[in-house]
Amino acid sequence: MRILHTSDWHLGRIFHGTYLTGDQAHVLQQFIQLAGEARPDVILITGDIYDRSVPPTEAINLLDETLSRILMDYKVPVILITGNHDSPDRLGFGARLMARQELHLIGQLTDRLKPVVINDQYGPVYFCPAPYAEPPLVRDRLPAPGAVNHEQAMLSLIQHLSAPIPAGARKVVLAHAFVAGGEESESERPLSVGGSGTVSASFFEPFNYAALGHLHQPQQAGSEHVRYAGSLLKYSFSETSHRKSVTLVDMDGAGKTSFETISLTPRRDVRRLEGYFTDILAGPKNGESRDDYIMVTLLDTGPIMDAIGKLRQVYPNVLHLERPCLTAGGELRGPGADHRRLSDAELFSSFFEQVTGTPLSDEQDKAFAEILEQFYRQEREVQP
Ligand SMILES: [Mn+2]
Repeated sequence: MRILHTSDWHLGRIFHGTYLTGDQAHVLQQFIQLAGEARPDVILITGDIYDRSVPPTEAINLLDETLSRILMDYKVPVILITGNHDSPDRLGFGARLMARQELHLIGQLTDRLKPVVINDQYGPVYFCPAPYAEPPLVRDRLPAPGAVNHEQAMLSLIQHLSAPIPAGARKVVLAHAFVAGGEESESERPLSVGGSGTVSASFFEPFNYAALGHLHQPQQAGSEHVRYAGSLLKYSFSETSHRKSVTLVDMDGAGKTSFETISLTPRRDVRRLEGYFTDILAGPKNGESRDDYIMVTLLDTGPIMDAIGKLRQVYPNVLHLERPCLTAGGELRGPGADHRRLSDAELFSSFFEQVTGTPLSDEQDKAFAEILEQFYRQEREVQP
């Protein structure tokens, strides 16, 4: 069984004011080609297909084009689960019809959730799709009264999905979750504002392969067969050193797996430049592209007129400029700090402190976390 695992496409993403749809189309073109050449038996997409619950039409068209070509040109079945950025109801439109065409869209959580079975010459492999779901939803829909946090909710989901699988059968799990100990980037939205939101890697151990989504850096979580494919592109300037890739998994008849990560080449890289204004204006060195998405950190202390305008004459896609020498103490909180690096909760607590002169109490902090979580849930249009 050959499995191609990819995740966190975030179609429709806006990066520092720039739509990335063209860049996403560029790498998805390579992905389609890979699907044609590697001839996997199945493609797994583990959540955050779109960047938000109501994606722009360009993003919808891109997903339509990509999935249509994979399914119609190459006849490769696709199993896709929703992540915390997706709306399960919108993405789940027509899911029963499309399942007949081997496009398995799994978003809405119901007690009818069950493994998707795909056969190879050795027999069946059971694919257990666990879409992202907040604990209250798992409690209500599965139902699973013990699902009081993300850890218990994942355990309930996995137990439910595993129940129909015969002993000794080969099995794969798909999940959108934050496995404890995983390495975060700045472009993931936290799954839980108040608590940790993490789940234990041990839940995924019994599977022959665990295809994970949520963390944007490709990585294994504990064991070699428990893996994050990582995001399609670099979605923040904290990811400049990442090598984005998709994961090709080969499983034999006994369920033993081997792995290969395959890099996709972006149209523009995401890079950081640090130095003095005149040195940076000298332009790219050999082999570097001036069209990359660039964040510039200037070490100059004196005034510079229209620094970003001048930099853009050399690097047209400078998206962010930092001048740490002009920011008092380089402190991240308070006015003048880079708000893009703060979480919603941190932003609010900083705002509150600035306005009232006193920091948030623990009680206020907790109340705000609850409201924020409720807001995220509403954005995904899922109750309760
Ligand atoms: Mn994501």
